[in-house]
This record gives sequence, C-alpha cells and structure tokens, in this order.
Amino acid sequence: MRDLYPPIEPYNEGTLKVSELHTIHYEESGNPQGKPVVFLHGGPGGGTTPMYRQYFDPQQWRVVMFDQRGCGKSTPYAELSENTTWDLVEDIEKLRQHLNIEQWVVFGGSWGSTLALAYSQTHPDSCKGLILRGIFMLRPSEIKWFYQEGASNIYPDAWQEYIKPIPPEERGDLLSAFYKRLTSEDRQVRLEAARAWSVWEASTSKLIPSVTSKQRFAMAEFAEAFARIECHYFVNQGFFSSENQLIENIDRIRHLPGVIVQGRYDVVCPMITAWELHQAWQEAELIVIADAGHSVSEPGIKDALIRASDRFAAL
Ligand code: STX
Repeated sequence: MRDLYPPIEPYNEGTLKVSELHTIHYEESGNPQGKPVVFLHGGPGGGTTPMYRQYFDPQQWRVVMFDQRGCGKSTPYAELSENTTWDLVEDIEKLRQHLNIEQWVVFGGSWGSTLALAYSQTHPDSCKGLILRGIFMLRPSEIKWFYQEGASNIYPDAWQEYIKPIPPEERGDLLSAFYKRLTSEDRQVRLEAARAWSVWEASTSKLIPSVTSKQRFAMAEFAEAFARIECHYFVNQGFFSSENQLIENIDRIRHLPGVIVQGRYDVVCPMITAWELHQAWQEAELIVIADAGHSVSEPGIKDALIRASDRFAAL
C-alpha cells in the first residue's frame, strides 16, 4: 500500500482579492517547475490542511492549494454573502491566471469533487485532467440522505447528538432548522448548532472512526465556518440550475483523463453518486475501495489517490 509523501512546507504563500468583500489565501509547494495541480478542499467551508500536500510527489508536482471563500485563512471568516459555487469557480480561474499557469490537473474530494466538476465544465480548456474522490453532486437526494433521513439509520448514536440542538417540532426539516440557528445573532446558538453539525460529519466519515478528527471538527474556529458555509450551500441547492447539472454537462469534460476513487462504505457520500457519474462518464476510471468510507485519510483511499497522482504526473 502506498502512503503519504513526507511533510513539506510551501515555497510560496499569498493572498488574492477576488471580490469587494473576499480575499482568498493560497500556497504553492513541491517543485516550482513541476506539473501544476490545484487541490480543491471539501465542505464547502472545510479549508485546507498541510497534510493535503502529501498526496503529491514533491519532485513532480507544483501543488497549489487555497482556502475557499470564508474558511481557513481566507477572509472574512465564515462569510456567506458573495459565496456561491460560481463565485468559487471564478476564484479558481483567477488564481490560475494570477499564477501564470496555462493548464492544471484538478484534484478534489467530496465537495471538492463537486467543485472540480463545476470548474472543469465551465473552463475545460484550463484543465489537464481530474482526480476525484468520494463523489458528491449536492443533489436533493444526497442532502436528504445525510442531513434528514438515511445515514441516521446507520449511525443512530451519532444522529442523536446531531439533532440535539433542534427541538422535536422542528425536526421535520433539519436543514432549515440548522440554517436558522447557524445564522442566528446569538453566538452561543450559532456555536452549539455548528458543533453538532460538524461532529455529525466527523463521526460518520470513516469506516473505523477516529477520535482526533472528531476533536478538530468540534473546535469552534473550524465548526462555525464549516457548518455555516455547508448549510448555506445546501439550502441553496448548490446554486445549480438543475439537480443533474453536473451529469448533464459531462460532455464538456469527457475528453479529459479522469479517475474516480470511491469508498464502498462511504456514508457521507454514498457510492450511488460515484456510480451515476461513472455511468455518464465511462471513459473515466472508477476505483472502488472495498474497505473504506468517505475520508481522504483512510488507507485504501490514500493508496489509490497517490497511485493516481503518480500516474497523472507522467501524462
Ligand atoms: N460535505 C462533505 C465534504 O465535502 C457534505 C467534507 N466532509 N468533510 C470535509 O469535507 C473536510 C474533511 C474537508 C472537513
């Protein structure tokens, strides 16, 4: 099994003002002369972590990572206005131009896969290929499964904690009930909802749960941006014009090399979504990991992603 490359530090960091309101933070690591790849993190609102650099051979790749609007080191923190899928798509394109990159490989898991599909379908000429993991297309069925009913049947214990901040009479529409609290003027109300929301995702992300990721997700600084931004995108149905938009537009990227890595026991983004994407895009390679859930850091997922990035480096 392949494991992560050794930890590295960025050779360049900066900020880019992308609108009147928002400034995004980006970094570059690896080889400045290497093949460019842009890493799209999850959530939306999850931010980047240094570990993500380690999915790429530092001799081969010029690794560009950035924190999407409102999260990580981007400012203003947890801000929801001027924060849509199409704003992020244009930010990626602005960053590419800012860094004088002609084309890059797009790498993204979970919401990062959603954004990778939206970006590449909007700007196919900027892309050399896609490496996707834990496919999420933000369709109503996917949101309902994870935040209303479905995953609740597999993790009733974690579910009980998730719904705690919401009184029984409001549980018929948990997304709206959370949105109301996550956008409350009262910081305590916001934080209680944010922690419950965020810990639910941490509790269900791995086939074998880990205590450390639950702790990170429960920290106020992480949870507030993550929960607010996710919920904002979900109540707005991802700002897509039709629920199958990313499948309907697959012809725009069909010619690009693509790899889809999917954990069989992914409870956050069940495999049906990866399957339907692959049915529409059979030229892409679908790699199903028999003993993994949703997380980027499970052994089988790591192995497949690193093998894929090694192969793409040689293209
Ligand atoms: N959201 C899934 C997602 O994109 C429905 C995601 N889940 N966890 C993450 O992202 C982080 C690990 C980036 C926090």
